[in-house]
Amino acid sequence: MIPPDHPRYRSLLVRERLSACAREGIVALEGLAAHGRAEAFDYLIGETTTNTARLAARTAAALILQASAPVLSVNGNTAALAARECADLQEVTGITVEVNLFHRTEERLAKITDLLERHGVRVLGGTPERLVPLSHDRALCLPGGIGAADLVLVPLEDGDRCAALRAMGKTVVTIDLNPLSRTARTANLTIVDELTRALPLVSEAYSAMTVDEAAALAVGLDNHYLLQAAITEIIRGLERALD
Ligand code: PTJ
Repeated sequence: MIPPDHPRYRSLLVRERLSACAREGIVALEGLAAHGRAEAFDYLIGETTTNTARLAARTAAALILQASAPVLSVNGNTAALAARECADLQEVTGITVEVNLFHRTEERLAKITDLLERHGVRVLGGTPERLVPLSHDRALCLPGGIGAADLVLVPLEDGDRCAALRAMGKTVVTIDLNPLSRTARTANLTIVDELTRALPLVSEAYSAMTVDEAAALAVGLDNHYLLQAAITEIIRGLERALD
């Protein structure tokens, strides 16, 4: 039982949720390590959404609006942390949701699909094929989902698959607190923010966005600038902490 007056109450609740989901087989054990790394970066950016991340979230909404077949690729951590936010994004944007795992087993796919559906997500079904140019089971995806997508939103992704999706000609948007990660640097667009803060911002921006605004944001997209700005914000935060 975590006392609600604990200064790190929210963070501890999230850890508890992820550990419970790991015990249930929804989150991979490796997902706990990934979360720990993200927590460290969240500390460094002040556990808040920066102006740059807001711009990146609005740009993500713009790219989704412009896409003809956008897909949200959900892994174990994303389902455990943000099933409700995924449902909201799908409700607002109509985005297709596919469960696609790094540590893939049929049992985890079924458990994650069930969790998402209990939160109102319509999860794409079908028979996976080896369409992503990667070895082993990470090549598997649904022909009518990621296989046919022109844009894939892949939060908390690994760099290899991000690069493989780009090699397939897809626009890749990611959410990653680590602006130095290979995924962050390989994606077309990176939102350097915590997943549960970022997804609602994308939904909110999408509902208020006009076609003209979307076009302007898409033309202005410069991921190198967004990553540099995120790193600068981390450095400024550290300097303030030393004052
Ligand atoms: O469920 P599976 O089998 O698909 O596996 C999922 C994990 C996350 C284990 C797998 O994709 C993996 O190993 O990912 P990486 O290579 O550790 O990359 C995950 C990235 O997401 C890291 O750069 C983390 O900093 C970042 N990250 C983790 N949690 C969050 C996050 N970024 C934003 N918000 C978070 N909550």
